[in-house]
Amino acid sequence: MATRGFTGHRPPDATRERLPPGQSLTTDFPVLQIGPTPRIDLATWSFTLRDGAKPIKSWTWEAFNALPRTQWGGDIHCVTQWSKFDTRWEGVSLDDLLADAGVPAPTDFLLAEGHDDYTTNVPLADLVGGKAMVATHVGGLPLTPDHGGPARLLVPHLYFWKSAKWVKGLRFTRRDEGGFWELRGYHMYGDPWREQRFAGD
Ligand SMILES: Nc1nc2c(c(=O)[nH]1)N[C@H]1C(S)=C(S)[C@@H](COP(=O)(O)O)O[C@H]1N2
Ligand SMILES: [Mo]
Repeated sequence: MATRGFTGHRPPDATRERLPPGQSLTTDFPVLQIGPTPRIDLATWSFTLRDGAKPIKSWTWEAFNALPRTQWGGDIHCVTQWSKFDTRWEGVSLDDLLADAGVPAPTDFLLAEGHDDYTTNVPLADLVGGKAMVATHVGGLPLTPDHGGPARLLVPHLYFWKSAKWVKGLRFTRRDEGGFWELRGYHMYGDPWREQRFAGD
């Protein structure tokens, strides 16, 4: 009996099950950002946790790298419809960062801030419980500047625009405040499995 080969663009079942609705698989790693890649000097790098305008704690590159390390492997999904399977990341979990800050979370909402003035909002519940990290490595190598090096947020269960590159801090906000893309029509939460691309999805 003849077996029909895969024809056309219909991916095999195992791939389709791992692809959220409307996504296609890519094997490369596209670069997406609102402006030029900032150059960041590790000697002056810092990561600051704030409650509104008020700093809670800052870490230098050295202090940040002394925190416990976390690894995560899995799939990432960009709102521009590419997904990439089996990515491997390493960094510091938000659980470990918040524990090191030593204060209870003052609110349930945060805005991540990049060195390019990019911002994006993520609820506290989506950053803790092992769900997110400040990543320094992907695929076993330090993050290149184009992919957010030296450190970026990684929130892999949400669309990738939530994973702020060149992250310089996280700020607790009183209410869920939209960031750069959320204020321009993108979804406030961005769950790829519910296809929450735009406000109202
Ligand atoms: N600081 C910053 N972070 C950012 C962006 C940006 O413009 N600035 N773009 C976001 C978007 S829309 C996507 S899809 C991912 C892309 O990450 P990559 O370039 O590593 O694939 O970064 C996100 N994080
Ligand atoms: Mo994106």
